[in-house]
Amino acid sequence: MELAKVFGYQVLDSRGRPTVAVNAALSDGSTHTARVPSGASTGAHEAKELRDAKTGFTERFYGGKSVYFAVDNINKIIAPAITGLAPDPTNIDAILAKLDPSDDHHTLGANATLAVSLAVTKAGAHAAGKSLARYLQPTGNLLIPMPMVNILSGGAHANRTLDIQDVLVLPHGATSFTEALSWIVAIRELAVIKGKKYGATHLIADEGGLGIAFPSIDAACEFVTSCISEIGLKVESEVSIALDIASTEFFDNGKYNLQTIGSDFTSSQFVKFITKLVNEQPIISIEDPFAEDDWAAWQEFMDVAPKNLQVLGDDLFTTNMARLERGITDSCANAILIKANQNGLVTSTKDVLDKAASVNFKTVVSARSGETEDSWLADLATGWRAAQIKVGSTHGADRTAKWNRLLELEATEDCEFAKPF
Ligand code: 2PG
Ligand code: MG
Repeated sequence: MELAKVFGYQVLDSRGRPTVAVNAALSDGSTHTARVPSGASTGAHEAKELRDAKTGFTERFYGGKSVYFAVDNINKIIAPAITGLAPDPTNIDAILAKLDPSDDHHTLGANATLAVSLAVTKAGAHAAGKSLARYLQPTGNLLIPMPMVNILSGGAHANRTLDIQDVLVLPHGATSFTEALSWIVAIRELAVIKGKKYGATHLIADEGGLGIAFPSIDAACEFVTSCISEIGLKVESEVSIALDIASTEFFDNGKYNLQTIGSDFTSSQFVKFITKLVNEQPIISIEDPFAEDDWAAWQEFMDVAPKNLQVLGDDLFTTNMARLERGITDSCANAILIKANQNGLVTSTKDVLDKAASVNFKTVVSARSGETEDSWLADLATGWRAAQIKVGSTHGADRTAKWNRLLELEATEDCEFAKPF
């Protein structure tokens, strides 16, 4: 079977912003569609999506955010190079890497390369007669990842109601994904009710979390902790808190500026601040506690962090092999967030995940704040045996598409549920 036609076009993401879609048609008449996500709190070292403002072209109503040039690159450069070939992701990704040899895929656009790479992977699964997850892991039980789910959102996703970006829950005491999700929905529903007491006509943030203003990070954690215990679950033994500090967003001139408490901190002071926070709250995972290039602060923190704490690099690593290798060598973290669009190709994203797993780093496959209703992320996380997945909250079709796909996999495939903690 071969790629009969590869066609790119522009669609909208969950923020109503343009993004890239690709239809990969096979010679058997089937068509395989992939749509790419887009971040808001993007790391400086990510692969670069191509938006038309960068080319000097501004479409009247999208304020330069349209992606017509990326789409053109698919239709005029990529499609002619791969049409007629077998839908083999390794070979097609190698061709994509040659067509755009820049480290960050800025020439064709990482949104163009990833959309093609994903559509070809889906087409490859079809040609093999398998679901996407089964194509990625052909034999043995599939591993359904533990969900890490937003209850509160702040930072760039919620008009800065909180300095930090996410207060999430990790239902590590659940025995199935189905049970885990039911716990989370109950916690979020109680948070909606209790949130009203804070005078909040709360904002639903970009990833479906609640944008409630709290005076401090501790207060936000205590609010979520109270929701967990009030629905009858045990804090720490059944459900713990995870934070995405997204600190690059408030790191300026060598200082961490926390606007809600009106203080700024040097790197060493912020290491102490974060250390106190993780020791006083039931936190099991902390993401981007320090800025993307403040490697020394990450190292300093790893020396004092509780041994069982997951220290998770997102903007620090940007799913980039060289940055991960540096983090491993310098002991800057013990876990990595994996985002395919930070990398730009499916197979090289998997290489980064494999490298992390080979040194016992925990791996968390993650959505972006701008998503689509496409559910490939659930299959990638499962087929790649990542033990955790981060998709945002349980609100919005862009989010539930992934949760529902995981529910489907758990209901229909031979599976086990991950126990990452
Ligand atoms: C993050 C992601 C998803 P964004 O920081 O982890 O929550 O946000 O896609 O805006 O980078
Ligand atoms: Mg993050």
